[in-house]
Amino acid sequence: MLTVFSEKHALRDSKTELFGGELVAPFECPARAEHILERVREVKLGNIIAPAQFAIEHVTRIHDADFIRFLETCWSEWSAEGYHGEAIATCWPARGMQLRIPDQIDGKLGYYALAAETAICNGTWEAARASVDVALTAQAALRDGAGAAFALCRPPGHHAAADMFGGYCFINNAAVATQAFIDQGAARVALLDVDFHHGNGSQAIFYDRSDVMFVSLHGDPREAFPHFLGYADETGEGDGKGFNHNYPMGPGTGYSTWGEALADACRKIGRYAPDALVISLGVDTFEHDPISFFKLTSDDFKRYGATIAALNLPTLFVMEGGYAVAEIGTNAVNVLEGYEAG
Ligand code: Q9C
Ligand code: ZN
Repeated sequence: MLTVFSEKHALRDSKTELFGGELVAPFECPARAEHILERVREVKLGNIIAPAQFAIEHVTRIHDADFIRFLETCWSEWSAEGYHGEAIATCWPARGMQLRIPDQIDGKLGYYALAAETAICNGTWEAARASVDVALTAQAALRDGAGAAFALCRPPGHHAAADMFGGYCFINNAAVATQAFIDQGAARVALLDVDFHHGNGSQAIFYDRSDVMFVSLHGDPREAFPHFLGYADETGEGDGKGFNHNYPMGPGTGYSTWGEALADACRKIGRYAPDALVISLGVDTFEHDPISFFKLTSDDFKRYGATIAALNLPTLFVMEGGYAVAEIGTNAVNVLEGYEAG
């Protein structure tokens, strides 16, 4: 299987994450991508290529132009304020307030942020831009006939909505790649999100559409980030009614329960008969993940790779979360090896 990887991921090297009332070293760190790349090499998964550069219009098919401009200029506007730390949102348009975009950077940050843990630093935009190029390059390989490809994206994307960043995400790489399939003539694309966290951004982007089915397995929002989306009764709206499926699961969920949810999700995807399958591949479902509560073992990742392969669809894997850094390479690549063996 082809892997697409950009060294520019390392430009996203934030020093702070607001966690438990402290500013800590971010869980979403450059070493994650390096470990995955190392494992791709170790098992000789296949060729590794750098991304091509795609026009921003591919991104603005999904994201609002003003949001993209904000990501691009955030760091310089923040620095110009004379602040010493990284750019963190501290004030939101909460219930009863105006949804107007302010001029000053603290206001813009609050408008576009869905959470405060994700600090914007110098280089964040360049890395996010390279990350979506990685996804689009891997997608182009499928367009040109590859059966599967791995977009080793960093930073991740599935929490990013049309005009929101947060949850370590800026540009929704999987959503942009999904839209690329549609723009190339696909009638239907399934987006299966197996990251521990609900893919709120992906769900919101495709919620009113029937040409993209979004299916997510994740920690119950009653217990887990992003806390305010991902319930089982969110099934789509308008044309999208019946094309959104959530599988929220509680603390301690292991493979017997999780694997059953995956099997059910795959039956739904099979009946939908999409032209392509995009996997938002987070491995924070791992038993030793530091910020999540599922109990999948490293072997379970191999097993479910084979379940995905049984769908027999052109499949684009897009890297999302996973914070057990020492094991992230084994876990992510196990899915890909399980897929290739399956
Ligand atoms: N107590 C991704 O996996 N904070 N994002 C969680 C836990 C945010 C995860 C706090 C987690 C974001 C792509
Ligand atoms: Zn996650």
